Amino acid sequence: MSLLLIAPNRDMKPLQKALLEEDPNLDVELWPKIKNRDRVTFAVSWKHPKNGLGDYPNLKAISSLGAGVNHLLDDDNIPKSVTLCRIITTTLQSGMADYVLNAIANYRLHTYHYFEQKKKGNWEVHQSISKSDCKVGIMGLGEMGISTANLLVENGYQVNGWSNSKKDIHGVSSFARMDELDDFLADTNILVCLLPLTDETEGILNLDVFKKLKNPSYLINVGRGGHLVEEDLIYALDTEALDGACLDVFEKEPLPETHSFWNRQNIMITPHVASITPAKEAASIIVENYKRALSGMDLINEVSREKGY
Ligand code: NDP
Ligand code: OXD
Repeated sequence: MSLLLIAPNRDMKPLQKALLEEDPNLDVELWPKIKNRDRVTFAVSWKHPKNGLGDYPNLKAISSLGAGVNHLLDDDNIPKSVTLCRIITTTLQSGMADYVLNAIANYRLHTYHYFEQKKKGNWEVHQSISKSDCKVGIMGLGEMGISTANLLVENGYQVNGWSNSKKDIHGVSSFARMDELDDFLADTNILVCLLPLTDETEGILNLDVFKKLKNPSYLINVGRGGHLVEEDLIYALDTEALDGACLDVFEKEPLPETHSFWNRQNIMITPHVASITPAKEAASIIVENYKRALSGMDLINEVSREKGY
């Protein structure tokens, strides 16, 4: 039996090493040089090539290397009998919460303006936005959204959350489903996207949504690039429906050098690094799920094909 690591454009050697430290008896196959397809029973994928996982006759389960699973659910070549799971750790959750807290502070305190002014020796003061004047609205109150909401509440922010089902989270006003989306938006200044990418959520960050936000308004997208309608963001910035945006995820990654986002002062860009699970922590979950899959047990963090996340 073997475990396959398949992630084009990523160095998987640190994870391979961490897996072997976790269990020296593991047989780890590193894509694309696969010795024996028939022995592969478990795979770990990050954006594998199309058809890349359809030809392993004894494959029982696939783990996403991250929290997001749309790259697995979008692949029709993965047999439905294969169980899907993902990796969630407290490090991933707290890293995401820190990123969002930081992005909000940078917006409120005009950090990016001062970076620009420093280049020109320009001593100009901007009125910072007080916490009480900017309500944060988190779309998606799952593993990432809840930890982010908790950290924001601890830091004195007023927080709204929007999800499929109503939540009871200390300090967070909960809104659910489409019929409560407008009320959620009307009471939100800083919109944070922590939704999974599904048929329902694709393109949800659009002009119609931006126009419904309270002023001043700002966007933080840490979900997936497919959530954002890119031309609507540009229009919203040009028409001042939004003050700015902080984006960590993009429709096409790496973001092409020629993309217009690079030249916008009011768009902060990070290269899909909002939060990352360290290899050692990922390895311990992968090995646990590998053993569970071999013995037919339920996996940790199983994905619902029915829900799509
Ligand atoms: P979860 O699956 O744990 O949570 C998803 C949340 O979204 C749930 O609260 C769910 O509602 C809600 N939701 C799903 N569909 C809808 C819908 N149609 N309408 C309203 N609410 C909906 O996801 P995670 O927290 O693990 O991840 C969130 C996102 O963050 C993903 O896109 C993931 O890929 C991304 N991510 C990005 C990282 C980065 O570095 N940029 C790192 C880690 C994750 P309910 O609770 O009611 O089911
Ligand atoms: C993830 C991500 O899904 O890094 O974990 O985006």
